[in-house]
Amino acid sequence: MTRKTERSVQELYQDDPERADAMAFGRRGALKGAALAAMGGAVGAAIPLGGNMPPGTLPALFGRPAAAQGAGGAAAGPQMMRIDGKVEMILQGDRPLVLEAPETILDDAVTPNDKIFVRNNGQIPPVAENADSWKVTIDGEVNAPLELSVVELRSRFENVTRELQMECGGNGRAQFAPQTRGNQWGNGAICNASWTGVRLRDVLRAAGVKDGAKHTGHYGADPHLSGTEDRQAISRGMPVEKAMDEDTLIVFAVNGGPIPHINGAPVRLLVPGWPGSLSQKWLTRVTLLNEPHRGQGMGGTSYRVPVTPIVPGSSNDGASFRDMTSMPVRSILSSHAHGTRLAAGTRSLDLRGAAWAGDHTVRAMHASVDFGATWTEMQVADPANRHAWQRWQGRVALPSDGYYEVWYRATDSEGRMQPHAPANWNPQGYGANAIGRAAVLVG
Ligand SMILES: Nc1nc2c(c(=O)[nH]1)N[C@H]1C(S)=C(S)[C@@H](COP(=O)(O)O)O[C@H]1N2
Ligand SMILES: [Mo]
Repeated sequence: MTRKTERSVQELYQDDPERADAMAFGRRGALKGAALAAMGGAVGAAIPLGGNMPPGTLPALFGRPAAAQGAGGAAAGPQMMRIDGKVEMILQGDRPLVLEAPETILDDAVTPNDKIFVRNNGQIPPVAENADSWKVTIDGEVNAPLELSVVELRSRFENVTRELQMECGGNGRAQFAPQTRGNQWGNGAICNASWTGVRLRDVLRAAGVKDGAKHTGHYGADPHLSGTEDRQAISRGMPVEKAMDEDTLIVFAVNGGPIPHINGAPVRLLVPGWPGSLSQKWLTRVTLLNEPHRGQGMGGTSYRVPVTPIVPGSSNDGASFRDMTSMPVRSILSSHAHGTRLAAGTRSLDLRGAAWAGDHTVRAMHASVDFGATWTEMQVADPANRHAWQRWQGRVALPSDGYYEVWYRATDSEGRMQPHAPANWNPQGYGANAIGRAAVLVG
């Protein structure tokens, strides 16, 4: 290879994939002969179906080293961390503490407590001494403000239990090029636990929502990172219509027991299908407003995406952006980790995972092991209830030993598919939902 390619194959590919292909592998179009062998050498195996790789496609093992590889330097996998009450997860940040679930630990239909991801924006508040007397205030544009203890919430309103997705608005952010600021999430800022609580709408109706009330504002007990008392760690809000959705809950239990402290005990909001930041943890107050809330994490480029696509990498104040609402269609592969090595002679793979699409459902799921030339339809189960994710499974055939990539792609009920590359680049990296790619080495 030339000196220029030593700079970083990844950088080259980001700047100009076609040119990078031509420089690195002397090709335009599909990989052939020596070029394919060169690329295969770099991933440590032959790429039997590499001739199908579209120009500009970098083997997934280059772009995203597998955790399993573990060796130091550029090939090192993500940094892992284990905290009390959680399995080992990907450490996205330690101040504030942010932990991502690797896709393979999300193999349960209902996500257990120790596999629920962690996204903090501020400090972790102290554990409540008496959880039952923790109070939630409902005020603002209501006829009769309420202050309800957890015991009152539980006893005054109908208790409901639902399987609900909770997904960070920035899930998938690592896909964006140029890179955007924020946690470089893979696809693991998602959980689908069984939450128990009361409908926010029942509580709001008890307070009497005034006609002019159009938005909510949410507050939690976690101090701002700086410790400054008048600053919120995060304080977001949503249109009243979403607050009135039957699946928008104030929850006090998960998977039949108390909520883990790190996930917002004793009470939090659970606003399924929309950015997780709306699901205020350690909930203290919901206020009703005539106008959009102006809290921390509102306005500008926060949880907002361009209405008309902007030039990737350009700066923008977000004035003409819109607030993110329903999250886009996405899928995970939970049966095989990226970088999995399989015994020589393995000729089929039984795949499984989950898929979801914000307020919508998943209509179809496909997998490809020939770089997207052909797709095999997977079976998709119905959701346990509205706003629950859907499990999928199916089998793909492998013609020989070598380097393969499992590409997996969901299609939502509106006919929208996960794209080949993330669309609608935005400064804070929301909504990246490109087709999943997991490298598999046979033999
Ligand atoms: N009080 C409070 N609520 C919060 C946050 C926070 O930092 N503080 N983070 C939000 C974000 S950005 C997400 S994605 C979810 C994550 O919830 P989890 O940590 O239980 O996974 O909580 C939301 N609610
Ligand atoms: Mo988030």
